[in-house]
Amino acid sequence: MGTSRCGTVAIVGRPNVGKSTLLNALLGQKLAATTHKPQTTRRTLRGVVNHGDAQVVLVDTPGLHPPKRGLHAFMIRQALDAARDVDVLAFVTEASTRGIHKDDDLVLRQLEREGALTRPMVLVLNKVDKLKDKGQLLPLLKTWSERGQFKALVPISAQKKKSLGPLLDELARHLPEAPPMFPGDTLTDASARDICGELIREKVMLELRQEIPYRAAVVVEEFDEARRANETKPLVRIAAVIHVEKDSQKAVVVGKKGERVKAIGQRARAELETLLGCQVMLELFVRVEPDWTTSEHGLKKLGYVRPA
Ligand SMILES: Nc1nc2c(ncn2[C@@H]2O[C@H](COP(=O)(O)OP(=O)(O)OP(=O)(O)O)[C@@H](O)[C@H]2O)c(=O)[nH]1
Ligand SMILES: [Mg+2]
Repeated sequence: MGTSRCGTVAIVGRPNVGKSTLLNALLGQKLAATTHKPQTTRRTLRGVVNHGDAQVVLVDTPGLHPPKRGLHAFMIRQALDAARDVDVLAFVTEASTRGIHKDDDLVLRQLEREGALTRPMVLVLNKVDKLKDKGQLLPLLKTWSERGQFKALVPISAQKKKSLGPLLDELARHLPEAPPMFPGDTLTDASARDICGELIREKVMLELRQEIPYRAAVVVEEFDEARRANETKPLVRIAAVIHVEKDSQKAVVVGKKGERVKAIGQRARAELETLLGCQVMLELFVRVEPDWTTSEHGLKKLGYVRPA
């Protein structure tokens, strides 16, 4: 028997590099919203992976970007608070032939200011599947390793689930010796209700263009599991509200004869049925919450508050 290890790992990096895809891949189940659009993740989400003698508690975080106000400030705080609180950092970036992205340096400076760079840090070079030739990795690995900031550099593909074992080995190695924090079968400490809200929001982001994805929030108002254990026809009934900032945005989300919100609902229902493993009855409503992304009152009302 080896010594058991357990600790927390924050998955950090600039937007859109594949942090949430990585969390889902490591868990072997989709819990986090992922889209091709930057700034998809808005709050931290914990996922638990048991790997050999280690329990790795992963924390997905919003992509770091220059500080702004309102919702952006909340998102950045979520990521920085997580980075400061964990045992190890998994710094995710893209394996690109163009070398180190200037925004990676910006993120590293943000983490440094927060005092988070004292943690062991593993560099995760994601999306290696996009490289035409694996030889292109060598100069990139060299440039990053010259920084001397990282305990290890691990090229992976979160999407193709490549090299996830070696990445977990590397993360687990730097965790403290400790008994597991969660029972062996725990996947997350987030509620099914909150995860459903996030996956509905993912579909809103995918169905809509331009500004609206960034002005929409989803609040699950009813999550009725009374018939989930029903033997013949298990069912969960969910009612959720998509909040936007203006009447004009509401009109777009609803769509002609309600067809846009119907499409969002259909896609979301399929995803939620996979997640919950039963039939889902989903009702969606669209409401206007003026200026919620910039007003303290609005942010609080829609659940974007920092825990005390
Ligand atoms: N080709 C390729 N695409 C990937 C890989 N991992 C993630 N992606 C894609 O990259 C995009 C962004 O993925 P996300 O997981 O949402 O990225 P994120 O870092 O969580 O983004 P934010 O939450 O906005 O910070 C999506 O279109 C993913 O499908 C990968 O290994 N290879
Ligand atoms: Mg994300």
